Amino acid sequence: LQLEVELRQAISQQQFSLSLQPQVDLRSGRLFGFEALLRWQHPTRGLVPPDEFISVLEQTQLIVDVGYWVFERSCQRYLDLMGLGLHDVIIAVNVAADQFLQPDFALRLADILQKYQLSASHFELELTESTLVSHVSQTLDAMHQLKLMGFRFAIDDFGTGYSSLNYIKQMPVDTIKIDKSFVMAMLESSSDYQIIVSTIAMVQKLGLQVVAEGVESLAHLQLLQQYHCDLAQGYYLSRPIPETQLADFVREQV
Ligand code: G
Ligand code: G
Ligand code: MN
Ligand code: NA
Repeated sequence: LQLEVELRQAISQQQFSLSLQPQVDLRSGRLFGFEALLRWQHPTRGLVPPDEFISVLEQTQLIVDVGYWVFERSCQRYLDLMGLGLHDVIIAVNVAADQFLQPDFALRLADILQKYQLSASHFELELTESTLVSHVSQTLDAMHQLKLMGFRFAIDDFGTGYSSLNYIKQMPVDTIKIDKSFVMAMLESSSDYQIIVSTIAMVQKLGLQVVAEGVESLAHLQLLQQYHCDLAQGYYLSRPIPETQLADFVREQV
């Protein structure tokens, strides 16, 4: 409860920030985009890990307002990227179920895009499997509307939830993100290895893009390249970059 009270003040007191983690194209080696990750700098306790507060934001519905804050902040960072000469990267934003199911979700995003004169096509909305299967018809309607506006969609933490391939087949999804638990175990566990290999093949047969998360070593990267995984994200490539250091990171890239 104390946490809830503190989280209510966190936006107005500017305690939230974003970190941006690069996604790299494994064929060209080029920067494909970034995932925006929320960070909370508590006034006395310091940086609080997301697993300690995201669930509280979700339980209290605070995730709705924080989610719009994250999207707006991502737009601001996108303008910075354009100013640095990057025009064709994307920013992927995590969207919680309760936010996605708000009746005015698409309208609110449209307002924010309008404010910054940005196109929806620069952004990918990451939904989890549980979000997608919880309210199927409502979710599908919202996805089609947002897709028409130009947003990309990713299924996050793929393989850990109850996604039915039958639903996913009908959804306007662009990208599947293989959960980091599989990647992190793939060198030791043959079942995780086989899950990775077959997920990459299946996703590509569906004509979608596949991202491996949790890439922590060169060995991971080389195996993923061998199986023609499209994109990778993980500590081996880059830790999430605090937004204040984003410009320096981009300048080092070119
Ligand atoms: O860096 P990492 O520890 O940030 O993130 C931990 C978890 O928090 C991940 O599951 C991630 O999806 C979630 N998360 C991070 N940022 C956001 C956000 O802006 N919105 C939502 N809904 N979840 C987020
Ligand atoms: O949204 P999602 O659940 O995918 O959140 C991504 C999470 O994974 C964030 O907490 C991010 O900090 C974390 N992460 C990113 N790269 C790595 C990695 O290489 N190893 C581990 N253990 N975690 C990672
Ligand atoms: Mn994510
Ligand atoms: Na994930």
